This record gives sequence, C-alpha cells and structure tokens, in this order.
Amino acid sequence: MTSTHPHPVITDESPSADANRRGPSFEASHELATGPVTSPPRTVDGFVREFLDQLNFGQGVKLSQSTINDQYLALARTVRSYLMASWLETGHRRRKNPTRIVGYLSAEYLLGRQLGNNLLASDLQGIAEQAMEQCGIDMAALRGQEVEPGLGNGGLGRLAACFVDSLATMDQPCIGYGIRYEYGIFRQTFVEGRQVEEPDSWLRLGSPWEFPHPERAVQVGFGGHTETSVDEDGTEHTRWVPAWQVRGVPYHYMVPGFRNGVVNTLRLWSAEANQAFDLQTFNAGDYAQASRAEIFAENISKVLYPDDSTPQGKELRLQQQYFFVACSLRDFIENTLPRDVDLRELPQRIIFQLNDTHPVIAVPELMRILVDEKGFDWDEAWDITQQCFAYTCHTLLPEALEVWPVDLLGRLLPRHLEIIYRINEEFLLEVRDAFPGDEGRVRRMSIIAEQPQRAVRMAYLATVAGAKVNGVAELHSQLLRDDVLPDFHAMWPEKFTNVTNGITPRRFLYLANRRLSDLINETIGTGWVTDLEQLRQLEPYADDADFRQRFRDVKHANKERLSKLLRVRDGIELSQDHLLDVMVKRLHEYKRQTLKLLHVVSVYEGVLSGRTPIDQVTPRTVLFGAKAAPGYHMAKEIIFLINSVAETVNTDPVMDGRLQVLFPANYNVTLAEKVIPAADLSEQISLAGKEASGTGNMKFALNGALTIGTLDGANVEILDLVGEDNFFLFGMTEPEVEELRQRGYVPSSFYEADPVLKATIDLIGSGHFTGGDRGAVSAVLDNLLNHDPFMALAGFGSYLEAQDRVERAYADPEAWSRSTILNVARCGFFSSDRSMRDYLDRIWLPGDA
Ligand code: 26V
Repeated sequence: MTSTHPHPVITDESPSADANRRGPSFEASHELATGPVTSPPRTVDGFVREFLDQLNFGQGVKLSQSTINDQYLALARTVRSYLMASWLETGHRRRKNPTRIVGYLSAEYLLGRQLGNNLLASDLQGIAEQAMEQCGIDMAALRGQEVEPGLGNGGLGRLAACFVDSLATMDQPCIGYGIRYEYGIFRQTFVEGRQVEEPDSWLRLGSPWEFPHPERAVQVGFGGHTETSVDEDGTEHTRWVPAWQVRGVPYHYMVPGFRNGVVNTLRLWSAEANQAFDLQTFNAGDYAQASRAEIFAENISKVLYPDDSTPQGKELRLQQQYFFVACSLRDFIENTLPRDVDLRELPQRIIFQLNDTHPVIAVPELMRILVDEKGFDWDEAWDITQQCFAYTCHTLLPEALEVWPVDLLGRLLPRHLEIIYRINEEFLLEVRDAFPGDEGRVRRMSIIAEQPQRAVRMAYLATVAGAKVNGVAELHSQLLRDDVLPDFHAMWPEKFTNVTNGITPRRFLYLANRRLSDLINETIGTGWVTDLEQLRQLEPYADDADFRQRFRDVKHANKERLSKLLRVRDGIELSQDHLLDVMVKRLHEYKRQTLKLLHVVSVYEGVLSGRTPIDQVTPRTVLFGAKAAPGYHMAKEIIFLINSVAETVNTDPVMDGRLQVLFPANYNVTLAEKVIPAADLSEQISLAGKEASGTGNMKFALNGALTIGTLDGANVEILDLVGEDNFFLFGMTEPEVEELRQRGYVPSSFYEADPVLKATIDLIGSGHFTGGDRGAVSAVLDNLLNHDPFMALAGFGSYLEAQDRVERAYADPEAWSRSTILNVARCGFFSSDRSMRDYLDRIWLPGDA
C-alpha cells in the first residue's frame, strides 16, 4: 500500500471471544430471562407514562425543562419500546424455525423519516397524538425534528428501503445489510442559482432508532499478501495475511411490518479502529502518525459517495464495499447461523441478493471463507457460492457498470484477486466448451477486461456467480438480455429474469397521503394497505361524480399542505389554482430535465413574442427537485439554468403569474412525501432505453397524478395498466432511438427545422435569463446543439404536442378526475409487496410455492 495507509497494525482486539455469546446459565434457569417481553400498555395513559419515563430517565430532563429535541428523542424511544417485544419475539421465532432467509446486500438504504412509519406500523398514531396533547406538546413539531437518514442516492437506495418494509409486512425473514454512513447524501443549497453541497450530519442531534452492538463487532482485513503451503497430502492451501484490520460495529434498526407483530432487522456497519492511537508513537511526539490507523478506519464509513451512475474507481469506495460485505458474511456465518450448521447447507439458510454490483466482492469473499478458512475444496465451495447469490442490475448506461482496476484490487485485496482470476479461468473453460473455437466470444465474456486497463468487470462476475440475474422492469430486463449481457444470456438463458420494481404503499400512500387513504378506506375498506390490487375496486367510482369531487378535494388539500410547507421551508409561494407539473429525480442528462426546461421556455417565449395570447396559457406551476453529483459538471450547469429561468419567468409581469417555476433545494424523501400527493402531472421523460425502471413514476400514479412519459422503464407497464386514454405518451421507442443513432443524429437539424425550438433556444442563448451573460449558459446549449446525447431536440416536437394534450385534458376537470381515479385503481401492481412475491417465486424460493 501507499503512504496513505497507516502503518500495519494487526491486533486482535476484537471483543473477547465470549463477549458476543449469550449470557450464562441465568438464561436457562430464570423466568425473567426467557419469558415474553411485555410492551407498555396500549393506552393513552400507558403511552404518557412511558414517554415521561423516557424523558426523565432516558434524556434526564423534566417535561417542563425539555426541549423539542428531548421530546422527539423520548417519543421515538417510546415507540421503540412498543415495538421491542415484537422484535425480540420475531428473532426468537426465526431462530426456532430456520428457513432460507434473505440477506439483502445494499450499499444504500434511503430510509426517510422513521417516526411516522413506525407509529403507523405499530398502530399507535392515535394514542401517540392524544398522549402528546395531554402533555401539551405539538406532535407536528416533534415530527419536524427528525432528520431523515439519507443513506442513499436515489432510486436504488429507496428501493432497498421499500423492499425491507415489504418483507417485514409479509413476515419473510430478511436481514438488510448495509453501511451506517456518518454523513448521508449531501444537503443541497443554492447560492446565486448554483448548487452548493453541505455535509448531512444526520446523527448530530441523536439517533434514537439505532442500537449499537459493539460486542458483536467483527474484524475486516485489508492489504497484505497471500501465503501458500502444501500439506502432507500434497494439497495446496492459501492463506491471506492482511496488513491491517478494521473493526466493524453493527448498528441495528427495527424494520416493522404493517400491524402484524413482525419486526425484522436492518444491520448497518460502522468502521472503527482497533485502537484509538498508537501510544508509543504518540509519546514519541508524532501525533499525526499516532492516530493514522484511527483515521484510516473511520474514513471507511464516513460518507456516502454522492454519485449515482458514474463510478469513479476510487479506492475508498472499494474499501466501503469490501468492508460491509465482509462484515455481513462474517456476521451471518459466525454469529447468526447456529454453531452446528454444516456449511454445505448454506444455500438452504441464506440467499444474498446483490443490489447492483456494489456488493459483488462478497462472491470472492465467500469463496475465501469456504476454501481458505473452512477447508472446502474449490469445486464444492463454488457450487455452494453459486447457490447463495443472485444479482439485480439497475442500470442501462454502460458507463455506470463498475470495473475495478486489478492493480488497485490486488493491492487492497490480494487474495480476492487471485480467487477472481481462478473463477474467470474456470468460467472461460466453460465458455470454450460451450462455444468451441469462438475466441472472440471468450474475450468478450472475460471477467477481466484488458482495455483500456486490466480491470475486473463486476457485473460479469455477478452474472457468472449468481443463480439468477434480474432487471428491474420488463423493458430493462429485455435490454439486459439483448444489449448489456447478450453473451451471458446466450449461454444461460434460464438465469435471466425480470422483477419489476415496486414501492411500499404504507409510506407512499397511507402515510404520505392520509386524505386519499381515508377516502379509499371509506370506499373499499383497508385491505389495500397490504394487498394493493384491491384498489381495482375503485374503478367504478371513476364514474361517480360525487366521488370525483371528493377526489379533487383531496388533491386540493394536498396542494394547500405543500404550499404551506414551501412557504416555511423555502419562502416559495405556490399558486393554488395551477396545474402542478412535477419533475423530481436525480439530475441526469438521460432523464432530460433540459427537455422539460425547453418546454417551459417555449411557453414563455410564445407569450413574449406574441405568438400565444396570455389568456390562452394554462396556469401552470412547474416544480423541479434534483440533486446533481458534485463532480457532474453538466448536471450542475443545468441546475443553474433552471434557477435562472425560474427567476426570470416568475418575475416577468408579461406572464401575469400564469407560469411559475419552482425549484426547492434539497429534494429528499421527506419532501417527496409532500410533493407527490399534491402533483397533477408527473414528468417521466427519459430517452427510451435509458431509465432502468423509475419508481417515482409509480408513486405519482398511485397518488392520482397523470403521467406524461416516454416508452421507457416501468412507464411501459404503467401505460399498459392504466390505458392510453389515461397517460400522455410521446417520443420515440427504443428501437426508433437506435435507428436514429444509426442514421446519424444531427441535433442542429432539428433546431433549424422547428421555428418554435429555434426561438426557444435562441432566447436562452441571448442571455435573457442570465442578465445578458451569454457565456453563462453556453455549456448547456453547445452540448444540446452539437452533441445532445439524449436527443432532447429530437424529442421536443412530440413533447410539446403531448403537453397540448395535457392542457386540453386538464380543461375538463371531470374527465381529468376520472383518469386520475383510474390511475390509482389500476396501479396496485406496483406495490413492493408484489415485487417481493416475485423475488420469492422466481429467485429466492423457486419451487416452494
Ligand atoms: C452507482 C454508483 C456508481 C459508483 C458511485 C456510487 C453509485 C451509486 C449508485 C449507483 C447505482 C446507480 C443505479 C441506480 O440507481 N439505478 C436506478 O435504480 C432504480 C431502482 O431499480 C431504478 O428505478 C432507476 O431507473 C435506476 O436509474
């Protein structure tokens, strides 16, 4: 290793072997240790008592002296104590009846706030509210005190959070494994229209939902070398001698099922040094060197990488990946499995689901454990390993597929690199066997890329090792088979499957949209909460004028709620009687926020130039929410352009307030829960063939927004279910996109051919939105006119035409309401409960049904 690493410290400072063993004979002989744990009484008085105890004995304050933060922490701990009995009972039940459990391996969990969800799951909302009232406390203020754990970037991390919610609700055993980042996704602010990132110190005011278990810490090695020896039978044995070790401390989080007495566990790992500092070095006066090991270790779980989609090949990121999977495998094999289990039975006990390639280093790690540590021969170990993993791919962008340069990997994990080479060797023999004489294919399929530098292709490793490989929407899975991994599909067609993503109806309908839930409950009962297809029963009500009115009232009230929030949060005024047109998602060129912006500017330009009389403009508010990866220059320029356009359009009297552009900073789960229920129109306008699935699209449809979208990702399936009359479809299909690219796409020809597009771009280029400064927007415009990799200019015409259809439809409130109701009624398929059912049937427990 280079000098960035601490000097080697190999200590075995892990807790004494006994520290994580269960307590002594006490357990066997005392009722108290084995009997059921009882929850506080489920009454308002019982809740108040527990709350005051938590305040007095947990926080050490009296109610009269307590701050809002004290009260929030005490309330959270109160809810926790109600869930505790179920948590312990679930663990106990699972240990008694061992089945194959799901080990969900994900570098990200974008959980969102916990308080509301845990109150909902435990059915304590009513009691808690009355209890707080009795104490004279404003419950809304306490809810507002919680900082959401933003331990993810976007769709992939939020999906993991929805999946663990569904598994608990379905009483399926699952441990979610991940990283307890000290800093989650950055907090976004705007300074003069430009994104500025601030650290997300989510732990600063306390973290009442987590349970640290230092006594269950595990050791993780890094660096060093391997040693090979030959035993008396002539068998070779290899041993990894790491150069240094880091301690992984698990933090447990409750994952409660919806009112079913089940609480699963999310186990997030935090990295610590084995010793705070080297006392001898410290005493010798080299203070910096003395704490090197500590700094190295603690850096590992310090911060979430804020890029989604462009891997930077950074060493720290590989350290994070190995750190959390090494901890998780060790934890499962040594501390979760009963001692007496024969590891040949491992596939009957666990299936590790690889959430994208981030945890794929778990594959050679399991091989290393089985072969080097447990003495299995290679073939048997490989047979076991192949049954223990399945891989989900979440992207279509070639640049998003992770590869690790072999020099980096070999330096950090020398034994793992050897194992990967051997896996590859044997795999390529198989390829040669299946396709004799086809060396081109062998080169294409090799896990090791040779160009531009020798590197391990993690998606290939995952595909070779996994029992199954899945995409996240029908179209995506098809493109995975045809374009991303075609050689692998040719070799193992049965390995490939699809599981369309889903979202949890608990958080994204029940919790986020209480008004709509109440209306639905009143109309069809509450079964939908755990069986979302029951929403179908709403279909006939689309023709009921009274119901439609109530549906509109809900939307109106949700807009009012959002408007209040934005006023306080951002000082923004949201017009109540506008069509609310929303595009919220990570900022990425393929998602085409610029296309949305071109539409906005074209409306404005139409009025400015006199082409459109102002009274013909549909009053509309366009709301953007998006974070850009800090190193993604073009994305940041687009953010600046959106803010510039917003400032000009919002204040130009010529628009008479009919067009508003809002861009509240720091879009996150908490804001999503307020924005989505208020939206009329959902923008899902990625270039076909680029968005793997999308899950925001599902959340909007389920909350009664209509979609304007392309035939991409899960839009295809939404359109299929809701019907063409209830969806604003536009743009090229994926094959049409390919065809245009083949023909040679010249964006400027679209600019020249379409006078509206030309006027729109010219207005931006004139510096109209940037105080006359043409240079300030040139990067975005040059890119559009000369490259436009995601064909925004080619999509402009059909997009504008679709927006016209939107406005005509919106002008008829009854027909619009009918469509929104049908969207809600027909989107039950997108429950993450259904996704989990599909994973169980097709991947985790096939043949079990
Ligand atoms: C990639 C990387 C690359 C290295 C730096 C950190 C990092 C973090 C995340 C990712 C994954 C990007 C892939 C992703 O988020 N895909 C999204 O997954 C959603 C859930 O399946 C899906 O709905 C979105 O369409 C897809 O873009």
